[in-house]
Amino acid sequence: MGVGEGGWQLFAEDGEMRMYRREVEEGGIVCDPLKAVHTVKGVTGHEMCHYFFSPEYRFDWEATVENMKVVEEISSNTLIFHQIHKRVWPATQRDALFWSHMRQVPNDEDKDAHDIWIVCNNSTEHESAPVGKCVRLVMTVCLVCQTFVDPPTENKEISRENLTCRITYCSSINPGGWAPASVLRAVYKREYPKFLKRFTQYVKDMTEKKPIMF
Ligand code: 6CM
Repeated sequence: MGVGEGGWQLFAEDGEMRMYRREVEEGGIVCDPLKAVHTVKGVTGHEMCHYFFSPEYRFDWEATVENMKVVEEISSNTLIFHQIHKRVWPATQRDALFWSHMRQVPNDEDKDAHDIWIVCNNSTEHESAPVGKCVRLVMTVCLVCQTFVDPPTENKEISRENLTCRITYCSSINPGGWAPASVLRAVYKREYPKFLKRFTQYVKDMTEKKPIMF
């Protein structure tokens, strides 16, 4: 759904970053879908997705996580994660169990542009991580990244100055049980912009001196 239709409200804006949400409640529980767009110079979509997907970097940029474990490696690009999120007063602590899949998808709309890279995180079940003391949240998150390359000047190789990455981040989280609407919305309003700014800066810093990963 484009953000120009269907009740999307712009709730955060910073430079190239725009964040929209729709106010949706299911049985009195806030499940507001979120959509964010951002443009970042100097990185590729593959690099963005690599750092978002790989467990070894998770604690470097993810401020809502207290504990994280890979409960199953299905393949090199599909993992099952169990995460315990930091408790938000006055609600019970939440955890999440989800498969995470990263892949390159063809760009049918623009054959001359680079392929699109995506990571999709989607709630699932697993015998080694049953519901325990935490309330289990249910979510679908998708990070979609497209790389644009400005042609370098004659006889010059493509450098990071020639790269632009267009990011779309969509998320839909059901907190899984009672959570005060005003607190939840305040947490999202604070945490989503913080996440996207921190994560994209992290990828810029990590890749700055590395060869480009297309
Ligand atoms: O997409 C993001 N992170 C991924 C890797 O961790 C993954 C995780 C998504 C779950 C995010 C849940 C955050 C909310 C936890 C607190 C719930 C409190 C409920 C009670 C409040 C009264 O896809 C970045 C996620 C950024 C989230 C702000």
